[in-house]
Amino acid sequence: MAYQNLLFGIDGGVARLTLNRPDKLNSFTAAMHAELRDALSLVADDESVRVLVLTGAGRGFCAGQDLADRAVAPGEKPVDLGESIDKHYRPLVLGLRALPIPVVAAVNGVAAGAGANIALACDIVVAARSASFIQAFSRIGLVPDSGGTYFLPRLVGEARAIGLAMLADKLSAEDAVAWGLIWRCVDDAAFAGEVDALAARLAAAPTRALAAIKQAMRATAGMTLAQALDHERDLQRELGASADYREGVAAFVAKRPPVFTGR
Ligand code: T3D
Repeated sequence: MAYQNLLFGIDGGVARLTLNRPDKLNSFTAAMHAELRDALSLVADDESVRVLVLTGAGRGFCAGQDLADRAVAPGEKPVDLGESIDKHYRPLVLGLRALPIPVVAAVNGVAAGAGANIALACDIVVAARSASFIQAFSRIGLVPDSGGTYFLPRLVGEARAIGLAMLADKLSAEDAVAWGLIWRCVDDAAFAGEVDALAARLAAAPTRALAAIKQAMRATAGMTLAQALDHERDLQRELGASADYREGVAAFVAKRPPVFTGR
């Protein structure tokens, strides 16, 4: 599939997916969603890919749904937003979460509405210092979607989640780090290099362990301690039979750096 709204490439175990409608701050259209589904299925099917980086072209990361596609003339029937969410946003969030590799959101600029929450659906969120996060939904009479009502209270607590959602104020990247919303922020001049270094580091890591970390950290939310201990045991048993575990131990004993293959 030729992409009109994305840039997509795979190099050195790193898949890089760039939302590419910079004039409209990379807001989502149905066409962009279709391309995203295609690109995510390519990533999921390619065993050479060991990390996915999601970013935006130009000065924004993503401004959420393209609102020009939602304007209705008087007397015209509005779009069924539930249908749009089921068709586009739900599969995107669940698809990112289900990938058995780390997904990095490289938030290069403003992330608003569903754009902010798609970033939060990723495993590691790194932002340029000038970037910001806006739960823009209430400005247009909506509730946070794309997982916003799930991610926000878990990441920053209920008080801040409700304030962010009701007031829809801009949260700076620095405050997002201080609040525990994202992993870290980086000076704008260093951003591209830091993202590349992070991606390369993750691509050289023991991929199966990272996939298990991603799965386990979220699975325990609904578990008792005893259940979490059982779950950890099962994962450890599986990983203990992996080539990367063998390599990690051998490298430690030999006092050399490990070479992980992701198997
Ligand atoms: O509908 C469904 O399917 C349900 C799902 C909904 C999910 C959602 O995401 S709802 C929330 C939608 N997003 C928003 O409400 C955010 C709208 N955008 C903004 O509030 C502002 O653009 C920003 C705060 C993000 C950035 O402001 P600023 O001043 O830096 O940039 P700007 O001048 O507003 O935007 C630059 C251009 O991008 C401008 O186009 P123009 O006038 O130069 O041709 C602007 O219209 C366009 N743009 C920005 N956001 C959107 C957009 N165009 C369409 N849709 C957008 N969301």
